[in-house]
Amino acid sequence: MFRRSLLAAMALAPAVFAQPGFTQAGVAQAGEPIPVGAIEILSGPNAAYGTAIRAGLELALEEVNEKGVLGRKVALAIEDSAGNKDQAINAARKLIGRDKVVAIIGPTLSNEMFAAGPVANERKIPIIGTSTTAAGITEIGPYVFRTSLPESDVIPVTLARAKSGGVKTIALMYANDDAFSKSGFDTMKAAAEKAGLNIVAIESFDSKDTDFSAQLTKIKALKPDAVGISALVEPVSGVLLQARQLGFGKETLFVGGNGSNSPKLGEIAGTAADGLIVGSPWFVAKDDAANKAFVAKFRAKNGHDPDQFAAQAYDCMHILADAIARAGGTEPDKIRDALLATQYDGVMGPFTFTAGRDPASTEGVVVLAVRDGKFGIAPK
Ligand code: 1QQ
Repeated sequence: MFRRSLLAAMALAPAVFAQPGFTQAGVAQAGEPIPVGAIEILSGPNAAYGTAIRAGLELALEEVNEKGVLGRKVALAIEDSAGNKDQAINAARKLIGRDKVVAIIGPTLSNEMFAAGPVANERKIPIIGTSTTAAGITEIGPYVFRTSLPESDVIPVTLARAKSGGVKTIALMYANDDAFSKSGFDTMKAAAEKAGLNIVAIESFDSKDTDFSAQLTKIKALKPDAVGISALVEPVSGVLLQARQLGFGKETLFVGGNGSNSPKLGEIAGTAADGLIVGSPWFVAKDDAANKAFVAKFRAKNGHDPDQFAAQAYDCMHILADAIARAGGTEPDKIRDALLATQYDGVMGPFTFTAGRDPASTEGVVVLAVRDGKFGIAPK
């Protein structure tokens, strides 16, 4: 028995040591590329988010590797979670166990972060959401960060705009099977109450639903000034398309959350999305040098504009590379400490983390409105 296991170990040894050299979990050896992981939705109905994020990460990675980090390159391994919790968990395990990554960016959805975040946290590998906006994300544990503004910082700004535009009554709709959608709804409800809006109806659905006519018919009869929708982009688009069929017109203001911040909204819903307002920490035409350079480079590389998710991911890759450089080594604990001390000027604006690993600054939220299926700054 002993002999056999010894032989087996000897047979394994060359393979193990031929790998880019790692001596212990998460510690990459000098000279080799620094392994970093990402978990994003690259397939399925929510792939638009993850492919935008991947494009942002890859552009930043090119820039990072032009200069190098600690005299080395960064190697990014991106795993597809397909928007699925189990796949996100497996991806985290694979990246940590097989690829020995020193940090993970992602996953795309809060729903996935609540599943995969604990895996990274338990293994003491920093994991940074770039698009996770539900309440409670960073409470998963001390290794969980996010660079995305939570909905609780954005929705009140959007609803204040609705109110100043004359909205007094609002109906709320949300998907009840997704952590972001549910949390965004809780935030919308609290913010509407705080703003003194009268909530006339609350209706829920499943993210996979395609028929929202029962909920919309009920809401239409109540004639609210606005309808708030907290859901991912496919169901939001479905709601808007059906609302138009049922006769909702310009008299009703549709208000979205972070799930609506994708060009996919216009692709699916077309002009049915026109008039919807949504808050975002970023806008493509944001007039500063860093953003202009980013947008120009992104267009040249990808042939289309970046969206908010690409911009957030671009900054996050730079924030992580900067933290690794300041850590002076690739030990995940040192990277975690360096992340906490981040002071980065990116395309989203000046960035630092709170002690609770959320974005410190909630400034710079802009309210966007859809027109001809495209986002523009909302008219005041
Ligand atoms: C979350 C979100 C989604 C809209 C990201 C794509 O904000 O899941 O938290």
